[in-house]
Amino acid sequence: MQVRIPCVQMRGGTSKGAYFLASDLPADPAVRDRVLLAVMGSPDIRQIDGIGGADPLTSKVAIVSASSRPDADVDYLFAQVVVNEARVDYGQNCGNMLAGVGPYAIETGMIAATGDTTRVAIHMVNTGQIAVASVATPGGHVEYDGDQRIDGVPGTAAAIPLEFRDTAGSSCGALLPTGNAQDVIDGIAVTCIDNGMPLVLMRAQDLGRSGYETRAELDADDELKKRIEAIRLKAGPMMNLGDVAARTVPKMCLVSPPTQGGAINTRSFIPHRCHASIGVLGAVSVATAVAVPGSVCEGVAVMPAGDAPTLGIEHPTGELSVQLNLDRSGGSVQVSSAALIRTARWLFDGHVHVPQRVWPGK
Ligand code: NQM
Repeated sequence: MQVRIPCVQMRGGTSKGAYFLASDLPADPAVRDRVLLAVMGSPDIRQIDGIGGADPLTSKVAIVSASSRPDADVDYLFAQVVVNEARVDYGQNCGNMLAGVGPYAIETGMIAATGDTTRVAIHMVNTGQIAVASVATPGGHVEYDGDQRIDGVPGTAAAIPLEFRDTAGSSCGALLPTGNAQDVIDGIAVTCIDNGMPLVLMRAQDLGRSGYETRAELDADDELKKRIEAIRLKAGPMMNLGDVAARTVPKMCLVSPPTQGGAINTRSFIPHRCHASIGVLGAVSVATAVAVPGSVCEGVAVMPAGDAPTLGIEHPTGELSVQLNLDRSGGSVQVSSAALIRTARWLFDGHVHVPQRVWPGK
């Protein structure tokens, strides 16, 4: 016997995953984790017995509920279902899955469409910040079609602008959790930063790489991955994240000079596999590091002028443009908000089935 759980599958930005109403899942977090592992088919490198796509970018879950906060419309809890381990991680946000939350909340009737564009204030439960998504809703219906292209996704779709505020120190307590713009770990200069995603930036050149390698080349580079993981394990406690051996943060990011007119070129590890493009809040954190004087981006990045610059963050399949709003009032540069554009698409709705021995159901 199996239990049927209402489920929607959506592409959110360059990720894809399962969207659930919190009330359709078990209330007990340990039982909920068992259910999510069964849904995705983890642990298994192929996720053959579940709906996960055998990649961290397609083994993701959004759990949505009415907001517990007066300043938000919905609560969004993100769950990263680890592909090859029996583990579900809640220690990070996902700005790509976030792009699907607004359409999901409107489609499921949690919030009403208001005019041609519906602004949805989303409380990102994992770290406690609010993001505002603007969803095209002509005639009161979510419009998925449009002419917005984002790198890493074929074709075009309706734009979903996302705005982030107060994301500095979301997981680490401070934008620069070590107190420094630059530290040295294992002889490598690093910048540890958290503007929505804890990230360790390193110059690719310092690790003997160009930074323009393909995802496949980097995923096959065991020597590099071993060095990066050693740095990550030391960076974790320095970033107030404690022992990160079994966590998906911090992410690791190689930086090198831009080649396509952007601000900087990246290859990010999330944290053990190379990202096909770059995470949304990962890109916000990289853009912020470019703006921080003394970071490892200095001498590598090209910082555009002005108080609201748009930074092209180049990645293996193109670039992601991040707009920063800078506040220079106190004699230093602060990033007061960040904005970028994603798209999303409703792919499937129905029920996902899990064995009753995993959960007997409501
Ligand atoms: O940084 C991958 C993704 C992400 C997270 C990861 C993300 C973000 O591309 O906000 O979107 O870093 O694990 O979906």
